[in-house]
Amino acid sequence: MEKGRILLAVTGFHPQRWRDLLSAEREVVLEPDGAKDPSITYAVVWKQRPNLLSSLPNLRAIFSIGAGVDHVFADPGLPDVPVVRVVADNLTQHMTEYVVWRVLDHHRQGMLYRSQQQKKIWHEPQQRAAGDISVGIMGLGNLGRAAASVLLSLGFAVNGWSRTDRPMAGVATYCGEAGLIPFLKATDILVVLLPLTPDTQGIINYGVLKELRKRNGLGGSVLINAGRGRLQKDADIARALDDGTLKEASLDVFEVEPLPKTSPLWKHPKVFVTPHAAATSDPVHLAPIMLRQMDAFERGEKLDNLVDRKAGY
Ligand code: NDP
Ligand code: OXD
Repeated sequence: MEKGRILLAVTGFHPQRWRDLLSAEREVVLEPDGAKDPSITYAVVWKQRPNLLSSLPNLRAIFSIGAGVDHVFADPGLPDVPVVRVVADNLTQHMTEYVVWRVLDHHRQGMLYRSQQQKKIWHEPQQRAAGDISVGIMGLGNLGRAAASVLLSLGFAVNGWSRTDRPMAGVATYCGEAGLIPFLKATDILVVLLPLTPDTQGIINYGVLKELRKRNGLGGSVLINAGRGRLQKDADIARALDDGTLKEASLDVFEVEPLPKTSPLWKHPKVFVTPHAAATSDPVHLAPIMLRQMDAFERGEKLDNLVDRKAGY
């Protein structure tokens, strides 16, 4: 069987870098040249133009450049072909680093020390044991489980919340709507690693933040969101920080990205901002995985890491 051609439709990442690596083994057409092209078999996409993919008459599979696929499903004319997402050690490792970095910084009171240093204050606050702090991971999937296992090894108590029951040794797991409030009430540091779907949009709101465990060893609850910005209500987070519902937050994602210059979150003294950079897809690691998948598919093998279209992730 002839090697299928690839349409690369990438907004925001570096399309040239992806093209150079994918074209080592296959012919790659950069959007907009490929629209309607019958010789195209695969699309490699990030925030593709709506209705572009439905114009490809012989498309057989869509590969998302990221782990999240909300950008793929945002296309109202998405054709009914398999959608493959990223599950790769390199990306998982980056996300684990981000989560552990932010949890440790909040746990070891990094914000307090940075403010003390600015004011030349020599003061040692009380140090708590990791075991006194519970980290609750919303979204106990590929990324959530990897972060959970490192946090466990550091001695934190770890909770996890998922859509279906997902037991994990050493982790107190909760699931579904019924499990949400008990999960929040047992959580000091909330780490959000959910996909954006119709069910999860806006889930990180004031009411949910209010349920987080109070009177904990940290002196307040903490939010870390590295999932998607539209999972959260930016204004509710600002309100929760201002009235003490939240002690601090680390935010990698925002309702609107890039975060508008007018957002109060930029300068909020209790917020640590990163520009959707928790785990960036690196084509050096990911392009060879996609190419291997395409080869296997053409040998008649199944595609890995397929998205469940009904669940939306
Ligand atoms: P997975 O699909 O492996 O895991 C998703 C988890 O969320 C699963 O545990 C799933 O439950 C749970 N979930 C989904 N919907 C619901 C719901 N309605 N209620 C409760 N739990 C739910 O995804 P990954 O771990 O690979 O990635 C997670 C997300 O991280 C991506 O979708 C993406 O948005 C984000 N991401 C962000 C990056 C960044 O740089 N900021 C980089 C990479 C990813 P169940 O186990 O029952 O299916
Ligand atoms: C992803 C991302 O979904 O980078 O992989 O946000």
